[in-house]
Amino acid sequence: MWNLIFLSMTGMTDNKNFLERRTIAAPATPKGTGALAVIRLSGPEAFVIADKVWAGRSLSDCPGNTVRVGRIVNAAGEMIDQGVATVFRAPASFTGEDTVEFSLHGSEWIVREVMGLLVDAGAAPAEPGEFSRMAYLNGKLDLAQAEGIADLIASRSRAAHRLAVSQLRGTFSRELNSLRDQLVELDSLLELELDFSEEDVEFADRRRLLDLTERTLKKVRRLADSYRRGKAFKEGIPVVIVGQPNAGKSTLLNNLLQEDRAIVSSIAGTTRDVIEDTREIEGILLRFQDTAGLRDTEDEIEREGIERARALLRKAAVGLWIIDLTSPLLPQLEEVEKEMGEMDEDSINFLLLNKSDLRERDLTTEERERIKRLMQKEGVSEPLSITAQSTEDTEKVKEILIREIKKKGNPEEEFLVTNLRHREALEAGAKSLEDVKGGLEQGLSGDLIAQDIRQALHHLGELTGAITTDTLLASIFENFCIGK
Ligand SMILES: Nc1nc2c(ncn2[C@@H]2O[C@H](COP(=O)(O)OP(=O)(O)OP(=O)(O)O)[C@@H](O)[C@H]2O)c(=O)[nH]1
Ligand SMILES: [Mg+2]
Repeated sequence: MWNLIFLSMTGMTDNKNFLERRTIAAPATPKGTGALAVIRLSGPEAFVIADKVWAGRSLSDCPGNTVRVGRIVNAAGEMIDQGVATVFRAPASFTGEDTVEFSLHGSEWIVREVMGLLVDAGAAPAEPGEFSRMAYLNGKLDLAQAEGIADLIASRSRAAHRLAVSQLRGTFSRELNSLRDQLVELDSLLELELDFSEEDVEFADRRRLLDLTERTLKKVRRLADSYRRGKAFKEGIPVVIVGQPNAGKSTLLNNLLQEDRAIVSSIAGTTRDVIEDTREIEGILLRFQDTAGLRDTEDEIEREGIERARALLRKAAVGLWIIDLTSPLLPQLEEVEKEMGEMDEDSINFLLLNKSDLRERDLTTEERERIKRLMQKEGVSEPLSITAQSTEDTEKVKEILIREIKKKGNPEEEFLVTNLRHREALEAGAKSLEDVKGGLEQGLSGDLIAQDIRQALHHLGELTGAITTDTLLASIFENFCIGK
């Protein structure tokens, strides 16, 4: 226990040195021309530096959360731009340090010039993520929350946005910290036993410890396992369109995207490369992928296309299987059954019986039996007869797609992990918790169990930043953009 506290305390001291308490500046808006551009300046010298380039009422005397209108001037006293400065006083700012945000006209030249003036006045150009790192080191955010901000900026759909917001609000950190606190308590009881080792006492109730370990393990596993779905919600859920050549895959893709994206022709084997695009539907980002029709072929390029289609299928969350009703069904269904076996067991699959407008007969008993057999697999829904060219039918496809995806996990209702670093720490934490559990079941001595608990605490601590190293911090923040 004391070891652990000592470790994390020295960790924190190192981090403070790492920060060096410098004053940094960076543009916070994207490069290019716009109505406005924002430059952020933060650190102990922020007001002194700001006043050197500012012609107007002194910013050093300005109360926090105040806006001032003025001019930016160069050393020769020439006006560079007219703008607004927003003043935040430590600790009531994003970084926890004194901060000035200049809103200027959105010219690349002005931004470059003003940045140059600020640097001449003593500011250092910020590194990627340095403002967030400052905020973290000043205790304004924990690590998972800082990462939530990066996700918020990158969010491209309502679902991704919601996951980022709940991370930013600390939902994830709170859940983990409460488990961590309980483990810490039990660990300290185990440590106490070691001090009384001669007397053979047990302060830590083994049953309570096992119970807590199991509960924590379950939660940690659930979070780790949610990564695949979380990542899919964040980056777009991969929906692969597959079927035999000429089945109407590209027709469906174009209709789903409402854009003439893929070449459609009556020649079998038209599509070879994977054609991909995303659309947000009901707040969920879907990544539609049109692929080469599956068949045996001598054509080398087509064969490569088919290989790529199969590779995508293995990673897909959703398979849209296009069955061509105008050609024999049994071989197509056989192919579906074979390929589906290679997919992730969590995948969702839809049978779309296409070209229903050209179809004259009903399904035969054998065909129906075959379909039923496919549907016995988990995640295969009732076949839908469609005409891929019809907008009405495509809307129906979207509707069932979203409905089934939401059944599998809805970011509006549960927290999903979206960050690979989190998953790795959770997996490592789960492994240590398995060891704790095994140790308790085998009746191992308190000191051995305590060691595994400390390992588990270490990994869970890495998630929120209760335990950090400089390397970990650097690797997290370098992925942020400059100015964040
Ligand atoms: N009547 C009718 N024709 C369709 C339907 N869907 C597709 N087609 C036609 O079928 C032909 C093949 O369509 P594509 O969308 O190119 O088929 P594909 O599956 O992408 O074919 P490949 O790229 O060769 O694998 C085209 O002539 C389409 O116009 C449909 O529902 N009804
Ligand atoms: Mg095609």
